[in-house]
Amino acid sequence: MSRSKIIFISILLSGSLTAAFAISFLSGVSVIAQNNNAFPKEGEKTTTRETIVTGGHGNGYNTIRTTGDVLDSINADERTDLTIDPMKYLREFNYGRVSTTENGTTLREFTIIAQDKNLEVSPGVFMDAWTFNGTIPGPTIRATEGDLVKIKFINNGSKPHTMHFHGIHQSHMDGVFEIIAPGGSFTYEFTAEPFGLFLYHCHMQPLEEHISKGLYGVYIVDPKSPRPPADEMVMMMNGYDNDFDTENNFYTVNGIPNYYMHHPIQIEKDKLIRVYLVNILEFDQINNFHLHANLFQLYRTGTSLTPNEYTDMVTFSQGERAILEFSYKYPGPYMFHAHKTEFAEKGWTGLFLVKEDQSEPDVTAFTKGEKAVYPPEISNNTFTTQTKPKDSQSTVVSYGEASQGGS
Ligand SMILES: [Cu+2]
Repeated sequence: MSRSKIIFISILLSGSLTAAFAISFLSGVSVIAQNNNAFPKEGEKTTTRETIVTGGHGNGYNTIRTTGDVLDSINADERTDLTIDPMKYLREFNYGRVSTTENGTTLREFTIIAQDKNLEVSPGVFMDAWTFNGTIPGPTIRATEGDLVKIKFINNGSKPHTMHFHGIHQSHMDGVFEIIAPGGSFTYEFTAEPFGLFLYHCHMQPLEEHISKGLYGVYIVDPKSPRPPADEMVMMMNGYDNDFDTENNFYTVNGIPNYYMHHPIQIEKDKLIRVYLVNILEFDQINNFHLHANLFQLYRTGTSLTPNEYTDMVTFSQGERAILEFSYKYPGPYMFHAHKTEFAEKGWTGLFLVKEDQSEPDVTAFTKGEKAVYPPEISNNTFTTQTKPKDSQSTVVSYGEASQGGS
């Protein structure tokens, strides 16, 4: 790189760092002002409409205010119009529009559209999100090592955005310096390398705002000789800061707090399960994953076919990820959750339901027992499951009393 180029990039970097610092300082001031407004003196009656300040971008952006309380998402079972659908997301891999180039390389083309969207991130709790393709997390993009990947990125949002992919590629495909303004578009093009588990996210500043509002997704590069067949799934660990105090109110895996507690992930006994686990959680220093009654092989960053560790929990900082492989020896429901208990209790908890074999009926939802509270470890209520009704009559399968005891 020439000296003038280095100087230019240094100026660019120091300029943006100064800007980021100034913005974060200013937004800090705004938040303090907002808090003063939100808590009037005793006896004082407030009739003025509150101005909600979102991050560093000032006001004028409609926001539904919440108490910040963590709600029981048990009523989610009635919902049919979820725009965040953790069950669909779980096993949905997008391979793009596939063709072959003149030199025989596989070309995979994707279209990703950034858009503002008011999303129900937990039942009754709405958030003005910034999304890739209308949901959180964005679609899982999957290719094989050596493929040519083209991503047509269209910014239909109200803010400038980019797509920054992890992996090996050229500087101008890194989604950092080429800012895509509202209404603009850009085509990212790179070879999928190396094989492993990656992520993509917007890289506009302030980063913590562009990430915490939902602009991220998983990017998988398969090795040329594929991994052994398995029941594969993606788990993206995230959180939501609904009251803009730069602390998360909800923690989730795949977008909705406690979703898999009410919609357990159905797996089969003795079948190899492969989880692509990514942490994008903003504001908190760490996040983690703990698997109950089992251990898993851990492949950090998925860049090797030899596991690094055989364990029952793993801790990540933001952006870290790993592939987990395991199978269950015994049927029944098993929890998985953050072993940071605060996160677990604010929504980052789920269930695997291990079935004897495929002939066992699918479970669509766990029903509330008489004194039911979740999770079963705490509530000790009878663990009942309802089968997907083939006709109006649904079968109830009972797993008996859930055992006491924690993680
Ligand atoms: Cu952005």
